[in-house]
Amino acid sequence: MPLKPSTHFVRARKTTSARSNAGTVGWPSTAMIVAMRAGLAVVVATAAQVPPAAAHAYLDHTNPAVNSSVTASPPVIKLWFTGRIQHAFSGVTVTDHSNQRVDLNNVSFPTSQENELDIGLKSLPPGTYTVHWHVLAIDGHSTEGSFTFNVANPR
Ligand SMILES: [Cu+2]
Repeated sequence: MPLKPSTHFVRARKTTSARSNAGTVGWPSTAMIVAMRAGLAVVVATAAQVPPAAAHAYLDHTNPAVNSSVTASPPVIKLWFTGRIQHAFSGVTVTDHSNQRVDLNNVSFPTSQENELDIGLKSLPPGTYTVHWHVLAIDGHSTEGSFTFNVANPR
């Protein structure tokens, strides 16, 4: 199940007012008709610029998993998204409890998976780590978010 990002730059647009008003106006003036036509034209133009929501890229799953606890420092963390992403405008960082980078700043993109980002990690002592991600979907919409995972003492 896709995880909702903390922010999403896409804003839903109101597209129903022009149509719902059209049926209830008894004596539309020329000005109102012009306004309604202008409103409809704006609605059509707006709709043409807004791709289906399914094209947005949300975080789908990761390894190590979101909110998981592992008993050994993972050499890499892998993130998969719900859609194809533009790698040049997508990235990941990983920080520790004092907000210091613990990733190797080497985001890679497996060529066979256009929805995956990988990044190497330093050797992590036990603790909680935060993964910050931002991606640009192929539909031109940015999404970003963060999650944590825990490295526990070996048992
Ligand atoms: Cu989108």
